[in-house]
Amino acid sequence: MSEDQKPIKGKGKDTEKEKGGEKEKDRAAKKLHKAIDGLSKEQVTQLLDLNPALANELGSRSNDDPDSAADALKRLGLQDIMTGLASSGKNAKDMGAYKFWATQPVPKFGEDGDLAQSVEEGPIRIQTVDEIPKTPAPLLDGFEWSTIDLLDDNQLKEVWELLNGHYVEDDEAMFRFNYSTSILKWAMMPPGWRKEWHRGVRASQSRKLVGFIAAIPVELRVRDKVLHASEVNFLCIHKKLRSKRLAPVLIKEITRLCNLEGVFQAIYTGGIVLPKPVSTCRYYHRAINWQKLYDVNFSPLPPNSTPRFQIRKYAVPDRTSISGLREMQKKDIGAVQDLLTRYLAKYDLAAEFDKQEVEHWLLHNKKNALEEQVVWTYVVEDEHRNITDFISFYCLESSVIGNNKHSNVKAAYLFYYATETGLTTSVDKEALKSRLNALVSDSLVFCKQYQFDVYNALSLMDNGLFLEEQKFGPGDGQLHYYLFNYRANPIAGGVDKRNRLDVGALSGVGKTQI
Ligand code: MYA
Repeated sequence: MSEDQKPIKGKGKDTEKEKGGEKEKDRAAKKLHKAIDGLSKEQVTQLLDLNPALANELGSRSNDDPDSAADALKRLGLQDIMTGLASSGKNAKDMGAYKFWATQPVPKFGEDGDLAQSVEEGPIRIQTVDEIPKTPAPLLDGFEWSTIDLLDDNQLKEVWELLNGHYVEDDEAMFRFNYSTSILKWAMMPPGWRKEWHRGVRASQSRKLVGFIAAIPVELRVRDKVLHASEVNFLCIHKKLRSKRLAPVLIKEITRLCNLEGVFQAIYTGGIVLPKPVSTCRYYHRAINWQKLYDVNFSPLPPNSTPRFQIRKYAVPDRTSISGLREMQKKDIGAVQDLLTRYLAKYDLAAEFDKQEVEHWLLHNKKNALEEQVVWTYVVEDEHRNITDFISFYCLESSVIGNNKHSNVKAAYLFYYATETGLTTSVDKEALKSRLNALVSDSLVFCKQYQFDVYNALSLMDNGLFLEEQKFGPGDGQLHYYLFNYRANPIAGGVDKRNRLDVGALSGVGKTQI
C-alpha cells in the first residue's frame, strides 16, 4: 500500500523557527539545489521514502517519477526541505542548538559513536532525594504554579479546555487531538497516580490555566532491568505563550516532583526529534469510513482510483470470525494479566502491569454509566475456559480544523494484545502471523460497529505481521521514544532505515503510549 495518509496522531509539530538572515537562507538554498542536482534517481527515491511528509508535499505522482520529484524538491522552500532532510529524522537540530536538552541527563547525538558499538546501559546521573529542591523554580512575572485536582470536575474541564485548543496538531494544522475528559482521567489516573504530578501554570490575575504537564508511575523494563519510573505526557502551553522557554521550566518542575518521590527515570514520546530517541516507530492508518476521511483531507484519492473503489477496498465484515471471542469481563483480569506479562516479556522495552493496572487499562468500567467508553478489550475463551488471546483498542478523537462538513474524526488506537500462539516454545511465525491477522481483523469489526472512522497503529510489537494484510497504510507521522536519565542501546521500531515496515526484524517496543 503506497498511499500516504496524514497522521491523526503525529505527535508534536515543529515549534522551532529557522534562524539566520535571508542572505544566509539564499546561500543555503543554492547549495541545497546543487546537492539535489547531484542526487541519483535512487537517492531521490530513498530521500522520499525517509520523508513521507515531504513525499506527500510533492504529490503522489512525483513519488513514482524521480525526475519530476527532483524538480518539485527544488521548487519547495528551504524550510520545507530542511524539515524532512535531517538524517536522524524530522526536525533534528545540531546538538548545540538544543540549549535545554544539552543540559539534561539524556544521551547526546554524536556520543557513543551513535553507530554500531553497544553501550553499557544504566542511569546517566545519580542523585538522592535529599539533593532535590523542596520548592519549585520561580515562573515569569504574572504566572504561578498550580497543582491540578482532576477529581474536581471544574479543574478537569480546565485541562480539557487547554488541550482541546492548544495540544498536538498535525504539521498542516488540519487536525488537533481532542482528548475527552474520560480519556484524560483514564490516562492520568491509573493505580498509584499522584495529584502532585498533574502540574499546571496559571496566569496570576485571570487564574486561567495556560500550561500543563503530567506524569504517571510506571514499572518500566528496559531489556533485563526494571526501572521504577514515570511516564510524562500532556505537555502543553497556550499558543499565546509559545517560544518563551516555558516548556523547559515545566519539564524541570515535573522532574523535581518525580525526583521528590524517589523516581529518577522517565519515558516519554513525541513527534519531534530530541536528543536522543531510543526507538522510532511509524504510524499506520486503516480507513474504516473512507469517504469521511477523504472529505476531511485525511486520506487522498490515489491516482487511477475512484471513491467507489476505495470504499469497497476498506469494507469491513459484519461478523467476527474467531470462536470464543467476547468482551473482557472482570473475571478475566487474572488470566489477561498472566498472558500479557508473558507476551510482553519478548520485547526490549515494556511496562510491567499488576492486576490492578490491567483492570484500569483494559477493563471498561460499566458501573460508571456517565463516563463514555474509552477502552475496548476482547478475549478469546477456549473450550476449557482458558483465555488464549486478547486484543484491545482505545478511542481518541481529533478535531478537524476548518472543515465545513465534519468537526471530528473518531479514531481507534490499537492498544495491547497477546496470544498463546506467540508463546509456544518453538515460535512458529506463520502461525503467529495468521492468529494476529484474525484478531486484528475481528477487532476491526468492533471498530466499525462502534462507528470509528479510522484504526491507527504503530510499527511496534508484532504489528509488522498484520499491518499490510489488514490494509493499514503508512502515515507521515513518526513516534520517537525517549528515556530520561537512562542510557540504553537502540531498540528496533519496526521500520527499516528507509522507513519501511521491517517484517524481518520486528520491533522491540512493547510499550504503548496514550
Ligand atoms: S509530547 C506532546 C507535546 N505537546 C505538544 O506538542 C502540544 C502543542 N505544543 C505545545 O504546547 C508547545 O509547543 C510545547 C513546547 C509545550 C511542546 N518534548 O517553551 P519553549 C523543547 C520535549 O520555548 P514551546 C509530550 O507531552 C525544545 O526542543 N521538549 O517551546 C511528552 C526546546 O528545547 P531545546 C520539547 O513551543 C513531553 C524547548 O522545549 C518538546 O513554547 C515530554 C523550547 O521551549 C517536547 N514535545 O513549548 C517532556 N517540544 O532548546 C519531557 C519542545 O533544548 C519529559 N521542546 O531544543 C522528560 C522527563 C521528565 C521527568 C523526569 C522524571 C525523572
